[in-house]
Amino acid sequence: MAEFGTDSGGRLKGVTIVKPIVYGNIARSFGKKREEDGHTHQWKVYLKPYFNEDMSIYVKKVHFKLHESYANPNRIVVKPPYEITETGWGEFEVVIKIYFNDQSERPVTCYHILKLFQSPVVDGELTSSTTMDTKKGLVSESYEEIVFQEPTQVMQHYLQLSEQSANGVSSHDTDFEEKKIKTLDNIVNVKQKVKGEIVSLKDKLKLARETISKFKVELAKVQKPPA
Ligand code: SLL
Repeated sequence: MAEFGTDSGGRLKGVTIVKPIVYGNIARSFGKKREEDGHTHQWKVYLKPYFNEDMSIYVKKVHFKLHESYANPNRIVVKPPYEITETGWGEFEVVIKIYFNDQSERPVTCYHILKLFQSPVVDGELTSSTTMDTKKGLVSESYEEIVFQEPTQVMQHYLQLSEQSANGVSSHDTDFEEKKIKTLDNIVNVKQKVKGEIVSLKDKLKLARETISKFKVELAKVQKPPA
């Protein structure tokens, strides 16, 4: 019992609760530059639960911090859907800060690069993924897990209530299951590659060492004082 009791701060010892989330943006091009302001895209940046649950049970508010070029870059959303729709011309980093209903739980911050343009596929890209959806346009999103380490009793209560409200996995624009498999594959491949490179470098090193000792022998012969 002692192990799972609460400490003086009312925190549940040995308890960890994980909440999977998805954050990112969708974007659609106007197909031209807008006369009045030079804007080229409409976009929406969002935070949502991975499982279809009511996040507002444990989330107090979500603070989206946009680029300073926006008139009021600090946007606060107090209830779902946690999202901001805007128009613009450029990509930038959006800071998404999640505040919890239990004030003693520290806010969690996520960083998302707002994508408007499809960039070439980068080999080994593991975090966010960009896809083109015929209906939605460009989608760039990431999977993350909020880990509540030894939450307070109040927080645990909220987190459980939220879980009870859950109703399977929501449909996401990104197939995270497929991505997981691909990511694992990628790690295995890269590991193999690194192994191979280590072997080849070791061989080269061995050869270099051998060459050095041969030269040393030759040098000693040449430098030997005449008898
Ligand atoms: C860039 N570093 O140069 C980035 C900044 C800023 C994008 C991009 C402003 C919209 C507005 C807008 O789209 N800012 O006028 O409100 O690419």
